[in-house]
Amino acid sequence: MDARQSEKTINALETFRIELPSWGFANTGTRFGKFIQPAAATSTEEKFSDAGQVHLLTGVCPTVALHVLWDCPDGANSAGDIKKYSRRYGVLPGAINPNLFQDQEYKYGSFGNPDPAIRERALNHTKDSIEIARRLESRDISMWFADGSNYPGTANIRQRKQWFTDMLKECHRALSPEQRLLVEYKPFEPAFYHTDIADWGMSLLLSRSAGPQAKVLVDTGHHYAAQNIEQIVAWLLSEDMLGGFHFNDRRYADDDLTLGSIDPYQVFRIFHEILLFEWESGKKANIAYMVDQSHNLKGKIEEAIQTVTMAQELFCKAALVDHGELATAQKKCDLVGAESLLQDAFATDVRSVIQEWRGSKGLPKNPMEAFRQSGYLERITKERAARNLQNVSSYA
Ligand code: RM4
Ligand code: MN
Ligand code: MN
Repeated sequence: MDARQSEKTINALETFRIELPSWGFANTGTRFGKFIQPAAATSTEEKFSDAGQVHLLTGVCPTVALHVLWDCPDGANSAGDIKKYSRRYGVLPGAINPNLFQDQEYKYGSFGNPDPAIRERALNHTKDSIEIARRLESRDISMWFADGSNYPGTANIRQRKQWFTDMLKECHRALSPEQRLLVEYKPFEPAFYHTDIADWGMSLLLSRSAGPQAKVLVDTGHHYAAQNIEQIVAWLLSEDMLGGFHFNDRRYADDDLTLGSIDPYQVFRIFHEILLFEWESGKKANIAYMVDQSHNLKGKIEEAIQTVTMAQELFCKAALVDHGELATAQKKCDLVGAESLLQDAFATDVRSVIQEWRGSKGLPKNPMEAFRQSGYLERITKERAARNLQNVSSYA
């Protein structure tokens, strides 16, 4: 790597931050069962402790996303405890995720439920979540809906669209000026005939009508297999409607596999579209990079470190694309030349520069190694093993 490339890599490292999900540290599973990890976090405090450990070793995960039902058992009154954990473990609360899918009431939907009392309950829960975010000084309220139907003819799709439109507007009215409402889409699961917010277009329309502080959230696992996600990203950027990401990888569906484990080039291409937009527009895209993964086989903290370092590497590689040269190649229709600029950047090994950067920040050069030597895992395994055996925190 030459001096210019190292400089670009260092500049990319200075700006790149990624948020970890609290639910990634708790015991989770599949529809078929859970394999309990003795070291998994059993409380909100332990999730902060684990997230704090990842931030301590990588330096790039200063925030942790919270799920209201799982992390804020006393609603807005949990804010005091959360602030305490945040101070104690050195990570700030990040996006607040209302939970509109787990309670029995939501069997037939939340914002799309035919029963007005349940819609009201879902709205109140969202308003409470906005209040929690306000108290925690969290900017983003992240909305994911399990709403949909399983059989043709069983739901009035247009009526439900109207309910979503009206209710998201109402949520938007509850926001403080600095807050944002992120609207996530997903084409399938848990509903398998129709999902109320199935794709980015639906999310875009709903966000637009909700108000200027509502933006689209792209979860990389929430697409059909052949979909061109970076094109969606480019379109949302050009519409000023991209709010953030839930990063994960997938082979088949919403697999929530480790970022970059299946298709690292796709993540690279997504970052490339963002950095190209920033170069052309001369402004920083206002995007929340978040991870939405939970692993029941890999060690949770190791997996988080693996994800974060992979994201960092792919972001740096994307930062190596020479945008000026790319523009020239595109103008001349030099297809091989243009494509090679991306391929060469992707093939560049950025790891040694990342290690140097870590060293310059007083961070361990190899965070995974440092974690394995820290004794943290042995300590929490001892502390939590008994609790984990009887007390399985739920997710799936
Ligand atoms: C969904 C979606 C949401 C996440 C839930 C648990 O598939 O990705 O973001 O909160 O899972
Ligand atoms: Mn998600
Ligand atoms: Mn998902």
